[in-house]
Amino acid sequence: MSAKPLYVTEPFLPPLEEVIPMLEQIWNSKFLTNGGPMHQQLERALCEHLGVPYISLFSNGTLALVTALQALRITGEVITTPYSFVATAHSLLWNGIKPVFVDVDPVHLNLDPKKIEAAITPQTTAIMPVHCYGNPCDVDEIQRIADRYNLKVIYDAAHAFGIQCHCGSVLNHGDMSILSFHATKVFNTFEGGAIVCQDAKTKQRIDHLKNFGFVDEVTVVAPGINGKMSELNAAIGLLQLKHVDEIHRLRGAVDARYREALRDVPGIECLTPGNATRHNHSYFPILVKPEYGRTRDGLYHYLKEFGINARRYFYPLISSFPMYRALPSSNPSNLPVAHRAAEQVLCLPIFPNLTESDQQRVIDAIRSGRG
Ligand code: T4K
Repeated sequence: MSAKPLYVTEPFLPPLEEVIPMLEQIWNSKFLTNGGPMHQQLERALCEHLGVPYISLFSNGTLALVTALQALRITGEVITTPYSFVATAHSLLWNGIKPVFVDVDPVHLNLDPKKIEAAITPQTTAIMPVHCYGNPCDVDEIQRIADRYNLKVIYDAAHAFGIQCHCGSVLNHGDMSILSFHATKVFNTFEGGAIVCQDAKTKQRIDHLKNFGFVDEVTVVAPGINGKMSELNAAIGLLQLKHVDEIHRLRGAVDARYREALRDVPGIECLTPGNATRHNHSYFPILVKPEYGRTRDGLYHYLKEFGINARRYFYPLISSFPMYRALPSSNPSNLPVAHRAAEQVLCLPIFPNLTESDQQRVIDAIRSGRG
């Protein structure tokens, strides 16, 4: 089939005529990195846009996760979800921390608060949930548990840019929230990420840690890493920000069309939107149930025949990868809901410039694929 390939996402790019003047500013300033003017401007602009008090930019979300754990001096065991991108758990291993996987809830596929307490041991120091697909976790219940056991909460909010919940930005829950600005994300700086925190002293510690631990020219206070965002990436971020409301609107329209068009397809269930008061429509996950007559993998391969590259986010489960498989909490009997989701979920193409006719190709292929 020679149809134009369609990917799960296509990055939004600001118009080139907006990029050139930004490049000229960088060329003129000769500040390319290390907290230059674009970097500072983007931190301020993001605090305002997202409604958060402090943000530290990073070169990617993974280094932000690794650094957040260091900034909070997390050790021992951390309770987390197996249903995520592998970077979530990798950030724990990079810090010598043991991940303890807890199953997800069947509706939004986020860490199930009802199952957290049973996994707490004397070694547990923190909980690291993920707002999967941008659907907010049960932040209040997670905080209650954390308070009861004196645990830190670090949200992997890689999918949660711009998400608002009952009390404002979802990024203000927990001790820290981590964002990813990777090319495939709702808001991208090509590569990039950030930590949101709640006080100036913590931000200062994070900023030291992302710059080798330097406090000044001659003082190093910690074995920090190089996690800095360059001026080029920050400039792209500033330009994206001008378009982000339009991006949300266009994604929302794609989301609504899928929901309407797939409503009556037996065995296809669109994941229920979470209780956000503002969504970002970063992913469009469907569950392929037995009534569809073709398995999720069957549909995944069938769509490929039409040039449609849907993605099985998140399959395989993190707990199935070799470096996690032997952990007691990785036993599939401990994670039945996550295992079922990993077998049933397919993320369909969703991005601002997805045309109605290309989206119709996806819908028609799903309809025609019924076994
Ligand atoms: N925590 C969570 C919960 C995450 O989801 C992620 C990242 C992280 C932490 C870590 O944050 P970062 O360190 O990445 O900032 C992608 C992304 O690489 C990754 O950022 C993302 N999550 C994950 C869910 O998806 P892949 O391996 O699926 O990406 P890839 O290269 O296959 O791209 C998907 C499709 O997007 C391609 O088929 C085509 C299109 N694409 C991709 C790129 C890179 C483009 O059109 N242009 C591009 O430049 O991981």
